[in-house]
Amino acid sequence: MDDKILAASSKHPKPVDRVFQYGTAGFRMKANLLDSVVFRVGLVAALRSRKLGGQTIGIMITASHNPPEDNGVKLVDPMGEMLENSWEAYSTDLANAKDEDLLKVYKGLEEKLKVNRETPARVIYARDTRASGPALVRALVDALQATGSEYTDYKLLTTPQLHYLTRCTNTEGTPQSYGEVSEKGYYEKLSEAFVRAMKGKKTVGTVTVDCANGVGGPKLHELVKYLKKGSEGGVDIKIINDDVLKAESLNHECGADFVKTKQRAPPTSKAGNNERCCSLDGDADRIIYYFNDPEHGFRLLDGDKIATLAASFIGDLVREARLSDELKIGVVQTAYANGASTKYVEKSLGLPVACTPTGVKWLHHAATKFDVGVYFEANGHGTVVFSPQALKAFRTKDPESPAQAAALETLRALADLINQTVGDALSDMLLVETILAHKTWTPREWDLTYVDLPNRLVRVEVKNRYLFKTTDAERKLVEPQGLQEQIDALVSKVRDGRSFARASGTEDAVRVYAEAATRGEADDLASKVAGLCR
Ligand code: 16G
Ligand code: ZN
Repeated sequence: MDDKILAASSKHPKPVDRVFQYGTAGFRMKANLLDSVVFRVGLVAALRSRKLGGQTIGIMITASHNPPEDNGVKLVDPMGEMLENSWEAYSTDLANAKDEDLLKVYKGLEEKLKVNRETPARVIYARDTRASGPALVRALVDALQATGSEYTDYKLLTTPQLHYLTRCTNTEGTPQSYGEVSEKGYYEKLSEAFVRAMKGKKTVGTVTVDCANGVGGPKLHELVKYLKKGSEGGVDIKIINDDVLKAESLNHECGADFVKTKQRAPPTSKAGNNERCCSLDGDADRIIYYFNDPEHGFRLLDGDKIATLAASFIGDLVREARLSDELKIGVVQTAYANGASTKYVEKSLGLPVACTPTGVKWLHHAATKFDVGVYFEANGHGTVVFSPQALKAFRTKDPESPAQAAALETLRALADLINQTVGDALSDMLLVETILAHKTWTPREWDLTYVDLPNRLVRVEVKNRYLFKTTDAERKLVEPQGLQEQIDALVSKVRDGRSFARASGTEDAVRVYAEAATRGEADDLASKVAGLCR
């Protein structure tokens, strides 16, 4: 194996002077810099699989909402979760090893982690639609072959589909089986659960889905073939921005990130007033809704609004199922969640809110501490996770009334409809459609549940962003010294004011967020705090 690794690695030299880091969402950068990184991620996957006794590890090649010339790679653990924290550091070490030291570092990890070379290594992988994908896959395969790993190429998939398949592969034939190990199995599971969750309820009109010209397009076309047409128990989906042949159109003037940051619909959207619209990102793990209000113009229904919608619906079902005493429901947010949404969850829904640092892995982890954990980042990345106790209660609770039986049935359906491994735009969309149909709500009624505080996000270029160290889920700065006190002083002068500064995990910048009772105060606060950071 040593010789094979050496020979293969010579085909994938590391660019000198480059420092790589396994960040919030894996390695991500300009695609032309990634060849050696992807090769070495293949080596890590082999180590990780062997360390876990031959369980299957997933690898996704994508750069999500980033421009077409970027790409990225991340590892998925056996149950479909993000890679365990300590292994991010091992991945970083291996990615940064000089070519001549690579084998030494690899063997060092083998020894340190007590990895047995005789144990089988199993890997599955997929990629999004980027032009750079196939070449990066070849680098990956070189590593998998050199390490004697068994592997399956799932070609094009959304990120959440790869997470789903990783979990299905590892639970196949066990009582915890998560579903059939195939892309078809994914569509069947979702579409069957959707019919059960809808219970003949009606969707109104169409929902326009902007696929960011990414992999979500072809996959949504596929899913639609499995869904019932018409309003009763089905949904009419109008797909836009599904061109995956024009590479440069990916995430260009469309997609969840564009809509969220520009606060407007993609120019290609032809949806009329009050019509439901949503946008996915480039790998379909994020979704946001929006509509045009004839009176107030463009209205965004972001991750916070999806979380509150899901928490209110599932909270009601749990009460109707008479499980409130047994099951703990909670919502997990980050510091970016609008203060009005946090207040709504705590005061109106009467549910606890936990706050974590930015990044799905933190939210997901915190959500598993509840029996029903609803987590969403404001940018639209999220899902709902159910504990084993909750799943058992949904199955075994004896209903004493038809209403209670119906609630239990809907909860069981939701547990299948909602992707338990990671935020999934396609599954989240069907969840939102289900809830709006049950509540017979228009997007306007959903929007009116609470009113967002005006807010502003500013990107601040600084000399060294690593000087900005935070605590309290990124809500307070501990360094540079004295800065937090200055921010506090500014915030205290503003009604309903809140502001924080944190180093970005994906870009070389500091981000400042501010919210306040009025637009003017929010803008002013953001620009003053940004000024302090410069
Ligand atoms: C990554 C995260 C995303 C987070 C973003 C923050 C995952 C899969 N993705 O893209 O959830 O919102 O980073 O970026 O965890 P920032 O650190 O640059 O603000
Ligand atoms: Zn994404």
